[in-house]
Amino acid sequence: MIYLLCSPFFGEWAFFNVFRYITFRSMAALITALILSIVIGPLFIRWLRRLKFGQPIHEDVAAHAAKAGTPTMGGLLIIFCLGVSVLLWGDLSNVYLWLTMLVFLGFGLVGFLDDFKKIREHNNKGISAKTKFLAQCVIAALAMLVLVYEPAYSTKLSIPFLKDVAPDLGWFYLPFAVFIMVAASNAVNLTDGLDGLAIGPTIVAGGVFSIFIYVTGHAAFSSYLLLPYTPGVGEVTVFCGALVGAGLGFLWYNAYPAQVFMGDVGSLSLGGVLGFLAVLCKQELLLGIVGGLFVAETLSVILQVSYFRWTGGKRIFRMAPLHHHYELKGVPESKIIIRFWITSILLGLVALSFLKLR
Ligand code: 57M
Repeated sequence: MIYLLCSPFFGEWAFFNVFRYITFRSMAALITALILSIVIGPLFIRWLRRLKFGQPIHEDVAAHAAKAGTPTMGGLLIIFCLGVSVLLWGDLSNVYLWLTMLVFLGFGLVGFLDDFKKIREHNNKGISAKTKFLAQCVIAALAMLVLVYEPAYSTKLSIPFLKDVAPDLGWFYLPFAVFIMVAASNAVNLTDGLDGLAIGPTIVAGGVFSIFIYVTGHAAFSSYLLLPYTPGVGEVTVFCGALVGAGLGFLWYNAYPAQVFMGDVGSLSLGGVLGFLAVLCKQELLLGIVGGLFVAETLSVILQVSYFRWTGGKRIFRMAPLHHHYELKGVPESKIIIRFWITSILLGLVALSFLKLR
């Protein structure tokens, strides 16, 4: 909004030019979302408590009994602060920015309905897995239908490390991108089982993608780094800034011992939008490295469930997802969380090194 309000003065008064720069507005979006969430966080948590939006807790991991009643749906705080910040600092005439918001809010709505049903019925069931999956696919497909019609957007798939190989997937790109978004959304959801465990790697991924998105929207940088160039995509860096800020602000209250959980409204929206960011900057495969921790948690579930079925009841891990395995081995929760964060920072740095390695 500030961008559009200031645009008549660009070039007239040097002072206003600063609002033109994506880098400045992204930083401003980060700081706005961070401060806003820290300031309104306590009011918001009190409001959730008053509405009795407390998380039903499973009894199979004893250490979690003490978490009973912790308010959930903290993802609404992330959505609100991020939304306000993007509206303030983004160029609201940019189609990529709106598409990113559509994916974020759409996946968030699915998560909200799931959380709401769990809370209303006082159990952990929520909406059926099938309905949730279908709704996620519809939202992702809608966003992709608009995206593939954008003349500047390409359906080519870039392969990390290889600069000359980029197969054009054509219409097959659409289901492929839908798969990326839905898989990322569910992977973040599976990871969200310890205080700060999902938001930490999400912040790292948001930071890494802010760089890839900025470069993808910059003709000179993308040509120098041999990355695909999509004019206009750079504006989504403002969203990434707000994502990092709102994520840090949420972590302020979700850090161990958590005062609030993000709920499905948070995990599904954040995961879905990370998938979309990867698709936007044409780094779909690199998401597997940036979000390697989410991949590891998901793989642990796939392996555990397959092995369990195949052997008629035997397990590879003490419990899946992976974080439960370490919990049951007696590793303190805060140690698991910090080690998982360190791993995700390492993976983020590896992914950044791909900027030049090709
Ligand atoms: C949701 N939700 C957390 C909170 C959060 C297929 C199977 C592996 C599915 C999996 C599952 O249901 N995963 C998705 C995980 C829950 O957190 C809520 O849910 C939101 C995210 N969707 O925001 O609202 C609990 O996690 C803890 N928590 C924290 N801090 C946080 O910041 O401590 C969450 C956020 C909260 C709180 O205790 O209540 C969850 O874990 O339920 N299922 C599982 O993960 C289950 N695993 C399992 O059954 N494994 C079997 C299978 C695969 C064969 C096995 O290995 O033998 C475990 N879930 C739990 N206890 N809670 C089983 C043990």
